[in-house]
Amino acid sequence: MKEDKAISIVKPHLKQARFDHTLRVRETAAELAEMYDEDIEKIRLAAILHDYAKYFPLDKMKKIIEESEMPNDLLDFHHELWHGPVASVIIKEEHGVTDTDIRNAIHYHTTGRADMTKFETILFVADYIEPGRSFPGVEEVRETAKTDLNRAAWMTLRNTIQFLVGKHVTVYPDTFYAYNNLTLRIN
Ligand code: DGI
Ligand code: FE
Ligand code: FE
Ligand code: FE
Repeated sequence: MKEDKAISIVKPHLKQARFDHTLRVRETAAELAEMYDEDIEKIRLAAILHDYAKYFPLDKMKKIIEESEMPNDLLDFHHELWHGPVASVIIKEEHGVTDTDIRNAIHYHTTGRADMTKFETILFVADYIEPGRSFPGVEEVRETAKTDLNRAAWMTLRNTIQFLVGKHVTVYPDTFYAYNNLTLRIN
């Protein structure tokens, strides 16, 4: 799929601010792909498509999750976690995107998971550090991403887990698995 085509698919589904975020993720992911020797064209496509389902109606997302092969336990967690997995299904079924790297990177872009590939890790980190983000501690992650991609992903997970725990909300198991896995990988 060409980038123009991907943009024409997602743009009608996104608010302007979310579309702008999407384009910044594309640029940040491309920079990381260049640095870490990953497929730039492919990561740009994954970035364009990553938040495609962000504003899908909840009942539509729920139905897609129930009817797919993915774990239904997602439905017991916050609906903010649904849009990645749902987008990974829709881009395949409605737009013929079958590439496993692209689909997995989109599926896991919010939660992360254990043993993320370099491709998945790049999208995960780019989504967190794109220049429009102002999370507490994000600047340290941006700096680290220039030299150590896995450490940057670990910091992203640490910050997100701390944020969620501070809000007294649940944390999806894959987020902990990703954190634990990278804790062992970076030391
Ligand atoms: O869609 P974006 O806003 O670009 O970013 P995202 O897909 O990474 O969404 C992140 C939001 O999801 C973030 O504000 C925290 C929230 N969230 C809720 N529960 C969990 C969670 N994030 C993770 N990693 N794990 C959770 O269990
Ligand atoms: Fe997202
Ligand atoms: Fe994210
Ligand atoms: Fe995003």
